[in-house]
Amino acid sequence: MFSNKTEFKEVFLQRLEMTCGKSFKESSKRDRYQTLGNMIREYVSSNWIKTNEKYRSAKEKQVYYLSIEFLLGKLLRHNLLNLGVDQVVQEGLSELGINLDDLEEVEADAALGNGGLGRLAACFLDSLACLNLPGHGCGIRYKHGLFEQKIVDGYQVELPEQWLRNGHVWEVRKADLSIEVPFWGKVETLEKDGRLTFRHVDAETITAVPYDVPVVGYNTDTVNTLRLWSAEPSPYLVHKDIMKYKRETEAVSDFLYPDDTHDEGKILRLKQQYFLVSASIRSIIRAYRKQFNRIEDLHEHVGIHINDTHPVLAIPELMRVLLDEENLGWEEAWHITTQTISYTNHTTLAEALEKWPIRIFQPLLPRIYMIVNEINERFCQQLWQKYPGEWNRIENMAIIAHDQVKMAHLAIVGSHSVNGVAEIHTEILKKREMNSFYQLYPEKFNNKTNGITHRRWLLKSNPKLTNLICEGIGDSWISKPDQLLELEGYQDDPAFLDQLFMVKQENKIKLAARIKEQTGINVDITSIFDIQVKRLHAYKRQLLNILHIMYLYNRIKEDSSFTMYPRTFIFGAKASPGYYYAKKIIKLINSVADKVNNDPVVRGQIRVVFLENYRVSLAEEIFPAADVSEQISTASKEASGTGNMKFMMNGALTVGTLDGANIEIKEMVGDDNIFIFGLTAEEVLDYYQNGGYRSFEYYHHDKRIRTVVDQLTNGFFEDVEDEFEMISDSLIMENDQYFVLRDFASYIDVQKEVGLKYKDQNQWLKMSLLNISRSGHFSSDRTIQQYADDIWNIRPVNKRPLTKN
Ligand code: 73E
Repeated sequence: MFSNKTEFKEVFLQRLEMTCGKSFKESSKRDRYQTLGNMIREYVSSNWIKTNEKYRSAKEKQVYYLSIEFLLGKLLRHNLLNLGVDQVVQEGLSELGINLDDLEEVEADAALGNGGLGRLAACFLDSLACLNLPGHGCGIRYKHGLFEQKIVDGYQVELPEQWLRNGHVWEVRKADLSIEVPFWGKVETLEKDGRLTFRHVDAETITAVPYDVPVVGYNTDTVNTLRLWSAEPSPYLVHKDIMKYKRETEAVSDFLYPDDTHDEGKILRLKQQYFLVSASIRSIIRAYRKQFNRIEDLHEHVGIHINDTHPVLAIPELMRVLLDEENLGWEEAWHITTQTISYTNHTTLAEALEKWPIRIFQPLLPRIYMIVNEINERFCQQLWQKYPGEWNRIENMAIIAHDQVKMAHLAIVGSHSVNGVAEIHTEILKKREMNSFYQLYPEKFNNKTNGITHRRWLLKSNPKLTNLICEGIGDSWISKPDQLLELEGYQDDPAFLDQLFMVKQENKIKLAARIKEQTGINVDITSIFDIQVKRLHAYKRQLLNILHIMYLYNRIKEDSSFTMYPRTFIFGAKASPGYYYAKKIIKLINSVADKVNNDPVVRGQIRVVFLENYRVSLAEEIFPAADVSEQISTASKEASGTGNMKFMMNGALTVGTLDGANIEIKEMVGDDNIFIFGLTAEEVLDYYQNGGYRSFEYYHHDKRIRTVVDQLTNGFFEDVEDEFEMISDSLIMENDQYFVLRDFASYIDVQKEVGLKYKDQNQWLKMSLLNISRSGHFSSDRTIQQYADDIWNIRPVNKRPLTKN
């Protein structure tokens, strides 16, 4: 299509006029963005086709990653970089007087996810393609992604997200590959040749239409596929009330559920789950059937991974296809299914464990319910044989109990691999949350510590640091991120450290400009940028952070001789719309920010900023500018965290508890290059089990705590005195379930240490460099290689370097 700048410009101008019907001069930014986007998508087309042909002819095993969320963000710049045409395009455009950054601004984030779980899925897709692994994503094409957040008067307000308003240049609609997904109706049992067969009749079907998005690898011609399903009214269905049917159908792919780690239990959610699963499984089997004769070998050629329990109906759905459509017997179908499916658990929070009441499940999915019931009966029989008389144990492990279907139990029983997302998390699964299943199937349990794609979170988002690294150690770390370790050779090189300092300063200047633009607040770029960005949750303890800021404020006010290294505290967080408590914390952060930023006495020392609408594209501006990374969850609660890795890779130092992947970060960098505080997971779990914590005592005995907690309700930060009563109540009346007050003193101490260490610039830069150099281990390339080797048993197919077309 183009192989140099001149050709690029020629094609671009021609295409612009052809597709927009305007002259170049008349064209808008959007016209230009869309032209470029379409051009690049077409540019990858031939490699996309070739990749699929190669997968077919190689007869290699392929993996499908089923996820209810894919948090992709923007794709233009990402694709340009991966294709290796970023420079040519940038220069070509600039000769036409176009700034590529301006075009990127036009692109909407594809926000088809809430947070870590959805972003992990997106990072995994990138790593699969980059490692030439035959792995594809299957998800839902939500018309509206995660809500847009506005802060009005300090409160969160949600607006519907509109990413499809101007179309999505990266997708290809493939209506001819649509699938009919049945709901409701009933099951007819027939006897055929002495065998019972089942038919789902009187169903209301919904058409699942696939939209394929190419997933482009870095410096390779591999292009995998993300298939997103959209729900449309079926052309085959006669319905009494067609308008109602249309509304209800389209609702299935209308909205992403904005609940992160909280189970909503709504019928629409179950519909979404089965919609995703049924369309995906049947399109996988259809493709398999075109290529192979023997369905009995399915698991040799296909792996299906379920990202948490949301797609767990893949298990009964695959059973249904094998039993009802392929006419296999139960035992054989079960063997194939369990060998095909693998499962990742992402949380041990009780409120996130999916359970569906039978009264909702059975009428909506009658045949699937029958199969789940049969799976349960056979499983319970097996338990009975192994643990005769142990009724309690069997009841606790059953898939169906107390009129509910327990999705995690179904996932464990119906798959050959169960993994946690960080070492401590997997240990907690094995020793506590899923211990009885671990005793039964020790061989299924394994750990796969999360990772992040260094291509988006370093190369794309932090070009200045990328250049510096390349000047220092060349560029082979880009394909082998472990080689970042070579940076350690520069630990004692003052010139290199100076440059590292400059890179951070420049990134801070950019973020400061964004802050000024969005909030009107001037921040001091020589201050420490101390950042907490993630979903708002009680267990993530944004509250601990803001209470500490209140403490610092009080300290400065009461003692004129108190000094500290100036700090800018930056927050970004969305709260689930129905999570009242989380929304109150947002209001508290904004109230404290108002007071602090308008007080001339403290203004020189602390600033507080809340950046609204935290999302992937904003995150890309934030991580490169951070000095301090706040990872302060109640130990044992954060399964892994992935923001912690993004900060580390961009040279920020972690202030954190011994939770999730923080522990592995600490092991990588050593105790001197991280700031750890607070209770350990053991101590927390021990308190939960045996009691013994009384938050009131900490309130009573520590004046620093008493002052800040009292300030929540004495009108200090807000005129309305009961504004923050529920926060105060959670800490005292409800005995502080997340140990905020318990960890408070330890947090103050470690934060003080941070301030002191930062003063020694040289030492700080060394620590920062060491964090960057040891961050290669947290590339999702490492994670995906482990999934490929240990769980999926897949190999790279496509090894040739990129062919320019
Ligand atoms: O610790 C994170 C983890 O890093 C965990 O809370 C998150 O997954 C990340 C990636 O492994 C997570 N999200 C959800 N559960 N765990 C979740 C649950 C329900 C709906 C949406 C997301």
